Amino acid sequence: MFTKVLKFAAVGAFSVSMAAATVPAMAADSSKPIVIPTHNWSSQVVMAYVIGGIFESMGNNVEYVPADSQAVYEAIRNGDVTISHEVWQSTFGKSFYNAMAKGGVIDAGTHAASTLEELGVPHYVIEKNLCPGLPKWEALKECAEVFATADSGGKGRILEGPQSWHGDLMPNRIKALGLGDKYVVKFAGGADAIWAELASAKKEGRGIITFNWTPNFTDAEGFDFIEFPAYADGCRIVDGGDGKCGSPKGWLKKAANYKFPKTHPAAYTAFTRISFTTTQVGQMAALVDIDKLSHQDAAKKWLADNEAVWKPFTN
Ligand code: TMO
Repeated sequence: MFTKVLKFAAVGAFSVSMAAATVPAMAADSSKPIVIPTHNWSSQVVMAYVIGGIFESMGNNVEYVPADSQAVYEAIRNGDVTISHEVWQSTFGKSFYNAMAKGGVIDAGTHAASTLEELGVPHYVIEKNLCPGLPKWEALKECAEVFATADSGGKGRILEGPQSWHGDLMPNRIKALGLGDKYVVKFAGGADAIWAELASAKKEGRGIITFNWTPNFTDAEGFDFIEFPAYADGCRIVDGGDGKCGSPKGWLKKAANYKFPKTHPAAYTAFTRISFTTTQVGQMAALVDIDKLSHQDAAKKWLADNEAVWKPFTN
């Protein structure tokens, strides 16, 4: 009996290794759609269609859903959404790890690009010395009037992104640093409102402070992020700190529902290998925000121009 079992095992092992030598042992991906979220900044939407296009090239079905960029991690956890391909550390790290801690979200790797999501000024503000001492944050104490606008009540205006991105992070920080009497934070309705304000300020040669991030299309022209006191875990008010800190020089991760590796092993494997650089993420944004392509056309163009970048992710 003992020898029989051993013999059977030996024969089994032999035939498995023969099969492996000829046909790779791969499970087929489910035909169920991979659900990819779209949010409200350009690189994220273009990259959604880029990654969807990569999955489709492998024979997968995909579906796109507009989603809130904070609530999406709970949607990934419960399986309504399959992946997130731009998890920015500063803005979404907390929601990502909160959902992971509840069970159901996995870390599917990190892009090559590192990130910064921070207040800053276009480069001409530094060049023309409109606020001496910038980009050090202390310089802001002396030049609120340089950044005043018609609706800012004589204070300097800081144009923040939509409140859905990171709530009261910036108003809290400005208050914590003692700048609350001199500056007012206004939330933009959308990213396009930030780009429109940057364009009109540039035309007028006027001082402006906005929220911005890298990688982005603005990297090409030059945008100077303000140097706030260094970030440390726990420094923010929502994390129990005093709020007197800037944003982290952060990572850009990918997240997935925990069942994705099992339902779509080939797509999941490719997804873990997908890694975009600062230049590549910036290009995806620029195709929309500078070249004015639709998100879908931008993705098509990016995929056509960059087969050598993404094809290897699928092998
Ligand atoms: C999440 N964002 C890149 C807009 O800061």
